[in-house]
Amino acid sequence: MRLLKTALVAGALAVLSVTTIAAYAQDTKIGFIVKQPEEPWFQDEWKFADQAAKEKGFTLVKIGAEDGEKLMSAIDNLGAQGAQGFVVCTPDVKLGPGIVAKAAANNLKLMTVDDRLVGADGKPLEDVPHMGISATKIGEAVGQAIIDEMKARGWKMDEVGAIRVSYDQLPTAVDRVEGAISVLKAAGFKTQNIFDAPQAKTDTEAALNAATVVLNAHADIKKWIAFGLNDEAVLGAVRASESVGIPADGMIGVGIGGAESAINEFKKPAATGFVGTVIISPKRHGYETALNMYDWIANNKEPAKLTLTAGALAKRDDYQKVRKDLGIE
Ligand code: FCA
Repeated sequence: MRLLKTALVAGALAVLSVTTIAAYAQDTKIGFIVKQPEEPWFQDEWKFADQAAKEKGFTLVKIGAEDGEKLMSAIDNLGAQGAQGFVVCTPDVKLGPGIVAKAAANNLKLMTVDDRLVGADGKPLEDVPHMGISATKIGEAVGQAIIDEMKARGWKMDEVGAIRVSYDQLPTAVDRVEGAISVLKAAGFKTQNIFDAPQAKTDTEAALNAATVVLNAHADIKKWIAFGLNDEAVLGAVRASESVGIPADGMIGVGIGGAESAINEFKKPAATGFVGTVIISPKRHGYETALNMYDWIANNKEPAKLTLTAGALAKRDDYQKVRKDLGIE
C-alpha cells in the first residue's frame, strides 16, 4: 500500500512538473527592441527571433524604439506586461547605464545585439551579454573588395576619392570604416584622398546628404569609392554619385549587411556603383539572441558575455549562393 502511494505521488509530481514546464514556456515573454524597425536588417532579425519564439513556445514582443525616450518607456512597458527579459539594439549606446538601471528596476534580464552599450567613460559595459559583428574584420573585407575592384577596373589610386560615410558616435561604425581604411592605406591609398561624410542618422537619406557635400566639394575627382557602417550608408553615397552625374563605372561602393536593401540593388537590370556587400547573419543575431534569452529565463543558462559574428562578401552574381550558405534563405 505504501509502495502504491509513493508511486501515485511520484506520478502526480511527474505530471505536475510537465504541466509546469509547459505553462512556463507559455508564460515566457521576451522583448526584442530595435532602433530602426523600418530597416530590412532589423526586419530580418525580428523574423528569425519569431522563429525561435515559435520553436520554444514563448511570446516575442517586438518594439521599435527610435530614440531614448521611446526605449525607456518600452522597457517599462515590458515590465508591466510581465516579460522576463529583452534583447535590444539601442538608438544610442551612451544610454547604457540608464538601460541597465531600467531593466533592473523592471526585473528584466538584458542582452544587447548589434550595438554594444557603453558607460560614461565610453568603454563597453562588459557585464551585459552582447552579440555583435566582428566589425574591424568585416571592415577589412570591405576594404579588400574595394581594392580588388579598383584593380579590376585598372584605376590609378591617386586619381580616386574615397567617401567615408561616418557615424562616429557608434563604436561598431568606427571599427567598420577604420577596418576598411586600414586595408586601403596598406595598399597605398593616400589619406588626403579620404573624405569624411558624417551622417546624422544611419539611413540612406542621411548618407546621401552627407556624401553629396563631399562630392560637390571635390567636383574635380571623377572616380570614387565609398564605404560606411551598413548597406544604407553606402547606398546613400552611390545615389549621391548618380545625382551628380558620375556613371556606375566611376563608383565602387561596398556595403555591410546583405538584407533587402542590398538585394534590391543587385536585382536591378543594370549594375550600379554598389558593387558588393559583406553579408552578415540576421539569423544568428535574431534567432540566436532570442534563444539565448529564453535559455537564460527558462533554464538559468546565462548567455556568453561577448559573441562576435562573421561576414562573407557577396556581389551581384553570387549573393544568392552566399545567402544560402549562411542559412539566410
Ligand atoms: C548596426 C547598424 C545596422 C546593422 C547592425 C549589425 O546596428 O546600424 O545597420 O549593420 O549594426
